Amino acid sequence: MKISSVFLLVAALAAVPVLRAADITGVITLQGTPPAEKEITPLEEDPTCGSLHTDKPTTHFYVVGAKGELADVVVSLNVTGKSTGESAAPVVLDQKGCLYSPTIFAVQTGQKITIKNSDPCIHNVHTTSKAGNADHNDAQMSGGADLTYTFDKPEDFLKFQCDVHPWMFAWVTVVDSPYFAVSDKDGKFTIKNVPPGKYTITAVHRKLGKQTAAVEVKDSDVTVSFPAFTVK
Ligand SMILES: [Cu+2]
Repeated sequence: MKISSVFLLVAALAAVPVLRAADITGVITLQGTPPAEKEITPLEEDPTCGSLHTDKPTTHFYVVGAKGELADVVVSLNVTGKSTGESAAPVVLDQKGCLYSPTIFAVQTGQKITIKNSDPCIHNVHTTSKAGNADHNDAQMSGGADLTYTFDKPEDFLKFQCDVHPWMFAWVTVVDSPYFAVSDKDGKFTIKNVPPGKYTITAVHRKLGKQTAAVEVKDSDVTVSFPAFTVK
């Protein structure tokens, strides 16, 4: 290729505006010492459920790393009406060891939640909405067919509980767009493929409350810094 051709090609490419979706990442932290988790004594004392655990089962309200890395924080953008939930892969909620796994998760509006029973006993899955989503209440035998739930309205921490085992809880946040993530055990989150624009980003922990920040996506990945959550 002649130099003049190369120049024309480079010039042509430079003239094409590239607006690519970018990822928003960050690390959520906690300052201070959270209350100690509680041992789930009724689970231990239940003949069937207790036998499924070798360690003492506890609550996991505050999942915090050695340097304050905070898990189970739901991070989302102020975008609604953009759900791709109907075509998104289902999210699995398992019942194992007479506990829900995960206990904190998030889905899009209309996205399927597949509920499994991996235990040798019956569970009764009971959801309670505070935002007008349909409530569910279904017994599920050991080895029974999976249940499939969807929720149509955005909601923070919609409650799942088991009516057979009163210590079993999980909470799902329903988001009306694909732009959310839940922080992992390293406190990290990544919201993928965000179109360019200015957003408000919100981080919510079920026990520790909410923080917001402004974020602008241009043509490259963005890191957001939230102040540390603090123990109240
Ligand atoms: Cu149960």
